[in-house]
Amino acid sequence: MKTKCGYVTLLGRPNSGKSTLVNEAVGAKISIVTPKAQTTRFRANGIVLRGNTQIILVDTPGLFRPSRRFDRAMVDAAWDSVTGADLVCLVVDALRARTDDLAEPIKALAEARRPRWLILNKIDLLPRERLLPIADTLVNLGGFQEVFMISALRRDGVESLLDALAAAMPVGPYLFPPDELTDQTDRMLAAELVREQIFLQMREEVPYATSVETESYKEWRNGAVRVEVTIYVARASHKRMLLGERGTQIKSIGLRARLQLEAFLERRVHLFLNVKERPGWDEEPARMRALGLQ
Ligand SMILES: Nc1nc2c(ncn2[C@@H]2O[C@H](COP(=O)(O)OP(=O)(O)OP(=O)(O)O)[C@@H](O)[C@H]2O)c(=O)[nH]1
Ligand SMILES: [Mg+2]
Repeated sequence: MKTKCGYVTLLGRPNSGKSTLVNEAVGAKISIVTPKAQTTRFRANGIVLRGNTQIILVDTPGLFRPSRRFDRAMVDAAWDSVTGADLVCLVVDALRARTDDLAEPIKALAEARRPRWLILNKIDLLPRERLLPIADTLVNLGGFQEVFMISALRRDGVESLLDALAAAMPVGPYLFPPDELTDQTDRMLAAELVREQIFLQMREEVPYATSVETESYKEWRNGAVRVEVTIYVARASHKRMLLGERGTQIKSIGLRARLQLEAFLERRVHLFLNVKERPGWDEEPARMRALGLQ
């Protein structure tokens, strides 16, 4: 059988719904999603098999103006995923689409000279008649070859998008085993699920002032998994907030993350969290390397 396979990079502003779309397309949670911007920190592949075609969806960190070294590495990782992509999809939050905000990434994308499509997401949030003018403006600006209007959250339009993506993939052998859903390892996912809870449960700057790494991941003979995760924080005050009174906060983070991880792995998980104060982690090359950002 003749197979087709290609890379589709999803690019966009933070919070536009890239990770939600990848999860819906794959049919499993391979990338964490939160209402906060800058949730995704490194690229991750979501792999979809459709007929004789393997679509490798590349989820990327949102594009924003970086200040810290760590943030710059995130944005660079997103742009790096454009090189080598067979197709790039710009994912736009239709409710918040503003030309002045999107002009810069659209221009940079045009300069990358890859085939590019526009995905207007979150169409459940606004009336249909408002969508067409937005699409028109962005297409004029960016010369997109195709436009899709979807609600990733409600799966509205996702099937037709996947059909079109499959049709656009080049002929070639599968680059991943046919039953694989992601290139993320279980250890990476463990750290990500902890970080997701920090984003969901902590306020203000704390989520942005933390980095999460899996220190050890061991499978026991009885099938259970023992995972040790370290949360790096920049300041003592962040550590206090993360621990909460008598450790209630960190317990709640650990509990929810563990339940998620158990659901994904379909086995019992013993999750241990350590919080380490480490001023300047966001400028440390070692922390970025740990996440594959450098
Ligand atoms: N109403 C609505 N909300 C959506 C839709 N898609 C995503 N969201 C929500 O938008 C928020 C951000 O979604 P993410 O998938 O994390 O967005 P992202 O583009 O990956 O964000 P970053 O990782 O920060 O770049 C979450 O609260 C999602 O539930 C949609 O189609 N409709
Ligand atoms: Mg994301």
